Amino acid sequence: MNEPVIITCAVTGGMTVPSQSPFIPVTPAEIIDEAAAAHEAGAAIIHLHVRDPRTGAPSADPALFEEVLTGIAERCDAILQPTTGGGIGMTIEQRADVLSRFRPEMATFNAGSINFGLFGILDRQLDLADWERDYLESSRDYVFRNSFANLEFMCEQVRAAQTKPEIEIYDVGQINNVAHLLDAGLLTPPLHLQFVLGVLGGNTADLDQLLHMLRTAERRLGQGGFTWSAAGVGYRGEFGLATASLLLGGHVRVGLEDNLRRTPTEMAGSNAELVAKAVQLARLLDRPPIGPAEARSILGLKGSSATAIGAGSAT
Ligand code: KMH
Ligand code: ZN
Repeated sequence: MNEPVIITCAVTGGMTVPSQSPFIPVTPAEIIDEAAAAHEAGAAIIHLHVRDPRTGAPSADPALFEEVLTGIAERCDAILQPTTGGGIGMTIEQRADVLSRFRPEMATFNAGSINFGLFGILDRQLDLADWERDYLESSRDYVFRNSFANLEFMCEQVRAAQTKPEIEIYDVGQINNVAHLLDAGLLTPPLHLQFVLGVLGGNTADLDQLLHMLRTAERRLGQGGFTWSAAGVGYRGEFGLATASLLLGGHVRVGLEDNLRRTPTEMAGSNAELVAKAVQLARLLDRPPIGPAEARSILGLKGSSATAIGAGSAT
């Protein structure tokens, strides 16, 4: 088991609020710098959200995506993977907009509806802005909606954009949704799965949960019928699942979107710090991290020149 490993860095996200850490990149320039540094540290894929540069609130603004995607593409040849998950309150059309506008090589594809409870952050005695408090509290009555109609719409959008979906799976039952979409010819194999564990509303970030989801995917989607990665929420989740995934032959996702700590007691000062830790783990476990070119070959991606990033596409 010394297969190369693809490291993804999720640099800012839409689950956290800036008051949780001064190191969460907010403005386009901060996100671009963080992404370039994360790539330099060993991340082949950069998973991207954007935020209102004034407040730090999650945003779906195509102009912000244009600035961030173009800015990173000018700095490195990392595989750019914008979110279609967005943030609380965004419509499915807003979420999918990045696909038709930028025709990215990859984008996330959320495989089912779940509760997405972020309100626990309110118990952490943080000095929150009003919008942050409201945003976190709103998650108490929020369902991250991905109905079958939404999934069919998203399948059509990724197909039309010739984008490889990274299928985000939060709960083992969503694997059946994926099998249904595959059987219906709405998803094209080979699939790339991201087991996202530790969201309040989905499976917990534990080894037995990862194994259960992996074995279920092998049964329902065919052993070897997919590549996969694991993303854990929180410090223990992120590096516990990274270690497990490295041992099980999967790929790894780290970054401030999912975890703000470099150690149990120390905040991560940057995304690059988290990527560097993942690189160390990978090397210790004889899974050499690879760059974007090899990752494209493993994932069957179309290449950055086949995207509409940097083509003034947000006009
Ligand atoms: N923040 C992760 C828990 C997406 O952006 O589409 C979920 C995620 C999915 O990254
Ligand atoms: Zn995300």
